[in-house]
Amino acid sequence: MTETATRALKLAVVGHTNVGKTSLLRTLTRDVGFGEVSHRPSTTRHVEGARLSVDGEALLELYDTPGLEDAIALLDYLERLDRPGERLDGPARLARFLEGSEARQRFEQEAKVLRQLLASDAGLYVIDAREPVLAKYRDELAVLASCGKPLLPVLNFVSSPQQREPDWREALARLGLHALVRFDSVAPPEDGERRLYESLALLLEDSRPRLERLIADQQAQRQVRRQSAARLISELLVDCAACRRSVATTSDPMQAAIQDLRAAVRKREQRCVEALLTLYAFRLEDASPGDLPLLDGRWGDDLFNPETLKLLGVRVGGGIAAGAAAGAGVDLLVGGITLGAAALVGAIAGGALQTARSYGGRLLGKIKGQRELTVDDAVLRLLALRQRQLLSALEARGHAAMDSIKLDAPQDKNWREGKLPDALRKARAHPQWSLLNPHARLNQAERQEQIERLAEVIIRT
Ligand SMILES: Nc1nc2c(ncn2[C@@H]2O[C@H](COP(=O)(O)OP(=O)(O)OP(=O)(O)O)[C@@H](O)[C@H]2O)c(=O)[nH]1
Ligand SMILES: [Mg+2]
Repeated sequence: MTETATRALKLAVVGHTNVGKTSLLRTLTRDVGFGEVSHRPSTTRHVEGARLSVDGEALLELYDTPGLEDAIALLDYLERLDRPGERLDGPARLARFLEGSEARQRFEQEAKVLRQLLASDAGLYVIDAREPVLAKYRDELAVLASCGKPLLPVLNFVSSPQQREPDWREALARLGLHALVRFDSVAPPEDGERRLYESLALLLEDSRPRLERLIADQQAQRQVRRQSAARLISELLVDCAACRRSVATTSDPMQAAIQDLRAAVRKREQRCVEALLTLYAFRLEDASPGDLPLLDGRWGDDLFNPETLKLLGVRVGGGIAAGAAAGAGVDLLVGGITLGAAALVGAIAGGALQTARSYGGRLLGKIKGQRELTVDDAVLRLLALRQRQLLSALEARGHAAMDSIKLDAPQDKNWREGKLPDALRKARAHPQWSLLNPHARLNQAERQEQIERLAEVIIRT
């Protein structure tokens, strides 16, 4: 193998200050903790690198650099470095500059950037596409171009309504830069990374095999992540569908059991949220409890509040409210939970045949003695909606995003109204499938099989 085939491709991320260079690095490395990002200029003061490897082989090294601030003055200074009768080319002139004292004083920050670009195979020139194409940016590009390295302009902030992409395309073409990628580091396009690496492969033919490996690996990882996510959601739903609480008929333990079940479901959902955030390499606070109303007071009574369910468009059915009005189904109304025989009787009185059918046989048999508390269909639908919404948000989110995820009312009809997937109806009959029940047997083959099936449904819809 030649040296170029095994060595990592080195890229310097360069550009004006505050255009999102560090943010681009965060998104490309999927590392929310990389460097320091701030709305103030001159945040990055030193060159900092990150390496992307596949199977232990380093393929790409990305170097964050300080933002350029005073390119007009620097270009003037560079142009005066030629001695009488001399006309240096770009790299020769930069070499003279970097040996001189101004490179350690007035232009210290700029010198760091130019040294890094000279030591790299190419540069990613990050642009704030909302900015007009000012003279300072043209001078900046002239200085950077004198390094003699290929430059790929990256248009950041392209999701902003104020973006001026056509102006930038034209200005860059006039400077001989015809390849360009759009990449918003907060909301990157789904194929953004692939396009970026493909454009680089056009500029750097030698590096094509490495870049293609990187593209293939990222594609594969995306698939694996999505499947793992679907499985996490699937496990949450099966755990909740199979969850049961047996309660004695006196009313006090019944209340306690409702509280207990609620708490268990809420905690279980929180766990799923955290697992998804971790899987997608985001911080736990990236879906803040306020925005994703969660439990332990954090979700308030939201999850089990019929109003919330209605707001989200989850159909609870007229029978439930009617049953409650008949007196016997109060707990059902309050809890969104099917509460054994009392609720069942209430629901039947109110005409909630749907509810009666799901629990009838099992619960009627228990009218004397113990009662069972399970999680209602509507709650399972709500859990599914929320988690799938979170998943879509995570898939579309760049690791440079600073705000936390906001979840709107889900629009999805399938889960709201249609019948529950078979896997969940099966889970109803298998209390041992739920982590939330005592004597859970989570490794049962049938449970695993149903979880896989449900995960497929989650990915498809
Ligand atoms: N909405 C939006 N904000 C962004 C995007 N990229 C960066 N920002 C914000 O722009 C500001 C500057 O981002 P940085 O990544 O620190 O920019 P920088 O180029 O590294 O800045 P210096 O290190 O100071 O030169 C921060 O407030 C970022 O959150 C983007 O694509 N969309
Ligand atoms: Mg920075």
